[in-house]
Amino acid sequence: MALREETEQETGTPPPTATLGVGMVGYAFMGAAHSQGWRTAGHVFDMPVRPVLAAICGRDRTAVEAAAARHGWAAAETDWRALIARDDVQLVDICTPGDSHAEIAIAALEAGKHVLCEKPLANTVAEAEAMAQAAERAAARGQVAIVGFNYRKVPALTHARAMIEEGRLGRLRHVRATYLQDWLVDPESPLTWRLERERAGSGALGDLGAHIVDLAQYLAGEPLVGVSAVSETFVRERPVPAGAAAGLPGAADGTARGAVTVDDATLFTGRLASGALASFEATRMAAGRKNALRLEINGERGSIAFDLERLNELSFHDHTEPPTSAGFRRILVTEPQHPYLEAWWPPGHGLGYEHTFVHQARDVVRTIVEGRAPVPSFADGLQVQRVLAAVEESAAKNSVHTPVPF
Ligand code: SOE
Repeated sequence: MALREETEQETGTPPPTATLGVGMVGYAFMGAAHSQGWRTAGHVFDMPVRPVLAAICGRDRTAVEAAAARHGWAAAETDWRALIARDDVQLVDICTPGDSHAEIAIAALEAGKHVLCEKPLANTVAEAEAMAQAAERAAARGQVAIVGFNYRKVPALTHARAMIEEGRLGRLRHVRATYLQDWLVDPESPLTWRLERERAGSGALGDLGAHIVDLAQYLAGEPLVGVSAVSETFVRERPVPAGAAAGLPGAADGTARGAVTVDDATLFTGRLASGALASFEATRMAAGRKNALRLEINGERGSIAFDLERLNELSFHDHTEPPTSAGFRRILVTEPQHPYLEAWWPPGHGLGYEHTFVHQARDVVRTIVEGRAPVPSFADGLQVQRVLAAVEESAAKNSVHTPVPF
């Protein structure tokens, strides 16, 4: 859809400035992270248009108004349909649990808006298919639909992709990916929406596994063609938070418990299209590991390793060097020649988690303005969803090889 052009005649403020009105649904963790991205991108990067935080939406009026004030949104809505209908919203950013992604994204695309949707794209393959189809129809009208795999925007990982594309690793043999957190180790940790299959789709698999599946395929430049999985829910009942316990036994004295309906941990192996082998581990039960997303890729000519807890660094081993001096060395990915870094701090000053959302906002705006193909697209999100479904199918069969359909 067309961007809004504020002219002198319209606003009285020279010179003409194009803006992109953003409307965001959801205001919790991801909402806060995306707000930061939209707020900051235009201040750091030279952008062809300026993102404007037009309106934020959530069901609870008091809470959403507080979020609007805190994160810098001009208006608050309590109905996402009203948000989509606003004339000052040209892009809808979906930061809600997975059970509402499809409905909101499809409605927004059909209303002529661009869409950025948090990962995983949906809770089921059928929903993701409908979203990818809606995105394709919208693309013909010039709209953009992007899925929020924000870790692609870590400069070290964008750079790793470029090195692999250049052939620095040669033919790939292995992708090893783990994403480890520990916030569910405590069995008294409450039963939030992330532990309900109906709301979240799956547990560690969709929450964390989606990221490493996407990164593995993005870095390798090829899809997984088959997987073999095991999965476990170690703690099967958890305390229901007071607000949600009404009507349940124990609601009155705060001892109500409910069933965990998703995986705490899922491990799987896979085969990439080229024949390279991959292994994945997604868990929220790894005591001591807070946000440990680690990747290692081995090829015929060398290897690359990355650890999100040291996200300004990339380890690289060039296997073509003489064995007497070859070995992993640390590349500090903070030079202005590295992806995204030209706009940030002098070399060595480093970036963090939140910058991925700033980079994401910049890329979404540029994709829209420059008419580029969206990346990662809803089709990419659908493909990840198919991998997740194959993993679940395999895990249900106790680790039987299951092909990923195309
Ligand atoms: C929670 O486990 C979570 O916030 C994920 O949902 C995010 O996608 C990940 O980036 C960090 O961990």
